[in-house]
Amino acid sequence: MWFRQCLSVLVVAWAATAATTDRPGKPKTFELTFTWEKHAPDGFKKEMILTNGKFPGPVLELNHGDDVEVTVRNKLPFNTTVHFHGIEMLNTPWSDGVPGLSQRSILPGKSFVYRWKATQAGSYWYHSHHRSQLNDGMYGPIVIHPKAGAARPFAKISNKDKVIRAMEKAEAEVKPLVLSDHRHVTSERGWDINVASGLETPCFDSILINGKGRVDCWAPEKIASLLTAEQRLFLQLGNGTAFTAKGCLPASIIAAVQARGKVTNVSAIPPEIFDQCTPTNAPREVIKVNKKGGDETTWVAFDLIGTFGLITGVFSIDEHPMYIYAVDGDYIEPQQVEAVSLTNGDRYSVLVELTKPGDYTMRMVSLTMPQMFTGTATLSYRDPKKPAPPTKESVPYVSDVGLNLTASVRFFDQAKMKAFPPAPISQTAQQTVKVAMRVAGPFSYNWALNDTVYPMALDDATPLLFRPDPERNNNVTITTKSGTWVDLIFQAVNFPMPPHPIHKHGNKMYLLGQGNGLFNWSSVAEAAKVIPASFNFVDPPRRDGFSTPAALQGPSWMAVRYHVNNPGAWLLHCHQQSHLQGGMSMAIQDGVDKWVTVPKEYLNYK
Ligand SMILES: *[C@@H]1O[C@H](CO)[C@@H](O)[C@H](O)[C@H]1NC(C)=O
Ligand SMILES: *[C@@H]1O[C@H](CO)[C@@H](O)[C@H](O)[C@H]1NC(C)=O
Ligand SMILES: *[C@@H]1O[C@H](CO)[C@@H](O)[C@H](O)[C@H]1NC(C)=O
Ligand SMILES: *[C@@H]1O[C@H](CO)[C@@H](O)[C@H](O)[C@H]1NC(C)=O
Ligand SMILES: *[C@@H]1O[C@H](CO)[C@@H](O)[C@H](O)[C@H]1NC(C)=O
Ligand SMILES: *[C@@H]1O[C@H](CO)[C@@H](O)[C@H](O)[C@H]1NC(C)=O
Ligand SMILES: *[C@@H]1O[C@H](CO)[C@@H](O)[C@H](O)[C@H]1NC(C)=O
Ligand SMILES: [Cu+2]
Repeated sequence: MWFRQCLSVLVVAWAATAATTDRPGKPKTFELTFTWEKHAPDGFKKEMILTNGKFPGPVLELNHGDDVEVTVRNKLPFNTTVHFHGIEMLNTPWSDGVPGLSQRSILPGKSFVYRWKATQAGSYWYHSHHRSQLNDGMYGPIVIHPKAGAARPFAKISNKDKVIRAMEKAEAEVKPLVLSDHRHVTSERGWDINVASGLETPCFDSILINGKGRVDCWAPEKIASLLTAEQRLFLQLGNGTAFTAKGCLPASIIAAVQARGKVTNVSAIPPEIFDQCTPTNAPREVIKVNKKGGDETTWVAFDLIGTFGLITGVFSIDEHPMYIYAVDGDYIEPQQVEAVSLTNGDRYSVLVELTKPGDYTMRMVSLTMPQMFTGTATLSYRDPKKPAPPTKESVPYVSDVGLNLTASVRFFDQAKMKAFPPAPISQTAQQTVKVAMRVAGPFSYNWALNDTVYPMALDDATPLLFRPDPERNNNVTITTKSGTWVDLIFQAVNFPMPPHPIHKHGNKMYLLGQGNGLFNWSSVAEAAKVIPASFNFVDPPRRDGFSTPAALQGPSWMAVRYHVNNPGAWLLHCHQQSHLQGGMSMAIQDGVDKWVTVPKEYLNYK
């Protein structure tokens, strides 16, 4: 009797679930178990986060339209959450992974099930959204294969059917390249050093490709000879003479320039953070590609993923131009380039033609002002029908600080990026929010949007999604109405200020314009009457993150527009981990008039 009852309940429950999904069939399930272990990606053993025993985490491979279920097991000694970067979480805002906004933290020893639908195709990734835990190595790629019949932009690269088919095949087997910056101190220790010194400490140890790399220590002469104009300017502003042995702007200059007028204590920074460089000799990543024999050309596709916690850098493959065919998961009109710069969270999907068997260096070069360093891997392919080519050094397109080495080197140009097919944009916006960006509070490591440091205590508050509050005015909560278009205008108000890679959860934004000076107007429409050339209302770039322009000697601004078509509580924030932890976030209650009830299992989660 007991058994029968139980069984019938189960059957009813199953039927209810099946009836509410629009595609019958099981979700794709994944388990991600996070552990805190010693690991040496660049040859230096340190404690970091492994995912299913690995770093970086495994690829979540999906098809467009799949229902997805990711069970996270937190075996870490601290709280965590997982965010699926760029995934819109349509109708499942509770699976977005932001503590205090969309869920409660996953405590040590606990599990959490993220359920969502792959409503987009392309390149995405997942990472921790707790403090700066991303810097401890908690990230991995997501590949969502487009539908067979989806329009692809490959006919814009070649009009030969055979070549288009080769490109489609390469896309179906796309290889993620996880590009990251790596630090020997844990994220918690790194933050403690910021607090003790009153400074940001933007100096890392290595650049990794697919979790492999090494610490390279350059000769002082090399470092001195490669200083860029911006780096010289900073040295000059702080009366300094040289970058450190790690290729970093000295902490004393950061104290004199960035933290001018603030409380600092440079001697609270251990020497290994900025000054001491100890080289390692760990193995680098080798990407082996099978090339079909004979004259038939072969193509390979990579999803470049900028999982950086700090740097912006330039990626290139020696002697191999790349066709960039998708950006942040969406197809674009392909651009043929030799180099592309990536910042925190960026994805570029690229096709490379394998025309001359051999070994070629893939370079990830820091472009970030406070540190010069590089990471490399090897792209290796052979023609099985021909003798192995002689080994020789490949010829780089870019220097070790990301500059073109010849006049013919083309960089990806975001301003010229066109959606494929075109993505329509509204010519007007119903709401404008001005967001001032500044260093705020007594310490230079605290950053603010709308002049206000996002309180970290909100991480442990009842998630905003569970208790909408359209009247909330704490200076860091934006509320919008469903169906409207919203303009966000970012203004750098103190300088020198670095670019901020601003990421919005929930949906993609259009970059309307940017420029130097103060944005004195009350709306984009007003500004466009005075400076029309600064705006693109026809076919602006569309992505889930945009970097604000650097404000070196005066203010700068950036205007983005988005459509409120995805109700939920979303974070808007700088993706640099120290800025995120330093308070550079706002909460957005998008389409709060259309919020749906959060399922009980999420509401009651402990
Ligand atoms: C740099 O030196 C000049 C001239 O001695 C001095 O006026 C200025 O305050 C110094 N700047 C810093 C940041 O120490
Ligand atoms: C600066 O840091 C050093 C090293 O941690 C410490 O000994 C010293 O007391 C600190 N000075 C101040 C003024 O806090
Ligand atoms: C780099 O490219 C720029 C713009 O095309 C060009 O003016 C410059 O000469 C190039 N640098 C080198 C070293 O060729
Ligand atoms: C972990 O999360 C819980 C619930 O939000 C919170 O009460 C606790 O303070 C957090 N622990 C840490 C160390 O942040
Ligand atoms: C909001 O900003 C105003 C003006 O900067 C400030 O006076 C106020 O304290 C801020 N409120 C909060 C909750 O931070
Ligand atoms: C931004 O801060 C100002 C106070 O400086 C406040 O009046 C305004 O409401 C804030 N904006 C948001 C969206 O919270
Ligand atoms: C904005 O206003 C300030 C002060 O009112 C003025 O100095 C500046 O020139 C204006 N900037 C622009 C771009 O109009
Ligand atoms: Cu930032």
